[in-house]
Amino acid sequence: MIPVKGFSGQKVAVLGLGRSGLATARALRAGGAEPVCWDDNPATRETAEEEGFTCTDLRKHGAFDDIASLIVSPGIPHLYPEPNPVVAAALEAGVPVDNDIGLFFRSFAGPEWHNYDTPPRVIAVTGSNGKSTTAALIHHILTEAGREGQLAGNIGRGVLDIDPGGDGSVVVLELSSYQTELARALTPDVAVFTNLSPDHLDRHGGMGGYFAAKRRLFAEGGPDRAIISVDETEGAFLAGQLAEGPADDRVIRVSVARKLTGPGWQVFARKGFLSEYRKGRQAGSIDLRAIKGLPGAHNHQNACAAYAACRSLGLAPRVIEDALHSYPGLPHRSQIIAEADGVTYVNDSKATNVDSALKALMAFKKIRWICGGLEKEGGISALNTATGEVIKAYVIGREAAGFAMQLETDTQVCTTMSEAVEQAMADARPGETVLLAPAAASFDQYDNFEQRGEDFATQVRLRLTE
Ligand code: UMA
Repeated sequence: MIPVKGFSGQKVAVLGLGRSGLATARALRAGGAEPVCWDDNPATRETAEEEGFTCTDLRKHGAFDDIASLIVSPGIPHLYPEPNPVVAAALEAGVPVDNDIGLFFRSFAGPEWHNYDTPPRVIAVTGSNGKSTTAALIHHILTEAGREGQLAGNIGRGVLDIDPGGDGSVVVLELSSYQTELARALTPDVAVFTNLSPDHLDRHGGMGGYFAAKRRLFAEGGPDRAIISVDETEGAFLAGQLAEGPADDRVIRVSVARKLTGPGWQVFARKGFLSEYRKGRQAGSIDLRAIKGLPGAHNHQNACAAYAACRSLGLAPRVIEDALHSYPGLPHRSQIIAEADGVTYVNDSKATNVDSALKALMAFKKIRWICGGLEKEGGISALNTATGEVIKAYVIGREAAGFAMQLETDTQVCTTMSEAVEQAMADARPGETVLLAPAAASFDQYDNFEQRGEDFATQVRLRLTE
């Protein structure tokens, strides 16, 4: 745990008591502050009270009279689509609003750092897609290279939950726009921007607000290195804003769409080959096609960003290449769960929207595609542009028939995962891939995308062992 500094003897309000909120309350207490907690869910309040935390209704008049700061959980919308009443009350009382990320950056450095040869570093990764994979990949490469590393943030572990940094250690944070938007301190040593596509627009009041939230990671703290994918206009704009000129190598530009040239520092992937250029000279190259755990252009973008982050810490290209080969992948993201009789089974249950399913469809060949679920805004017709490798679609979900009608490829309505796996396995021939990439949310049949992916894996394994 990272005890929170700067609030000893003061009351700090904590709104939301999930993973990040509870870790925050503990870290505040460890730093000598008195957390005053609230969660709209009574059961969650009860859990916090069992740990000895005081819960007070922060919506009540005068609740902020003697409070030094309000810490808000990332999942709680504070401004859009409408202001949260607790946040509004804090602002009305003149109380600063922050989150666990802000507390982390102001509390991470410790007096013991004076005796370290190499002070701990923080790498923060943001972007619409690929940030979990990029963050996990950086962490994996560092670990393989013998560097002490910790992984936290949007990937599932509250940032204040990690251990204090050791000599030469690196903390890798995955940060969502929910987290970067509110943090009052954002000072990573290295900041990474993977890509941008529309997401969470209600919460940020549109695309401009969404980009502005992500941009704070680069604009607020001035990282030593900024690694930025320039394949979207917003990334190119951000890189241009941060760099003094084309030779400024504090910005490392990344692309999977084109060869990058110029006197600065660039990492790009073309036809499956990663290349690094610095000051006009090639500094490294890797054949990404040989790396099983990172299939497809979207994963090549993640690999380029992770490579650049590790190079910025001084790791050698060969060390990074070796580690890429042993990357096991994250569950539910292009995860190979079995290979039998020449058929590969891939779980990409995290493909909860059309954009991420498109990327999965472009990453594999000869696909028997399991898709469907709770359709998102905008429909699924865009998927028809990427079904060139799909032999047949097996549609699941409560509204499977409606979903299937929108697909132009050979389609079978299966409704349940069990039926879809049964049919796809019966049809599959050697050299083919059975791919779960739903292009839809899971909530019509499952609690979350993880449960859906686990069901897929269970159904496959069950039949392979029969
Ligand atoms: N709550 C209220 N009032 C509200 C809404 C929620 O009191 O109006 C309470 C809920 O009852 C609950 C708590 O707030 O007890 C939940 O807070 P939270 O949603 O912030 O969830 P945490 O468990 O704290 O998890 C958060 C991140 N969740 C979100 O951003 C939605 C986790 O990211 C993150 O891993 C974790 O902190 C640790 O840092 C998850 C996520 O879904 C993976 N992220 C989104 C995404 O990837 O799309 C951004």
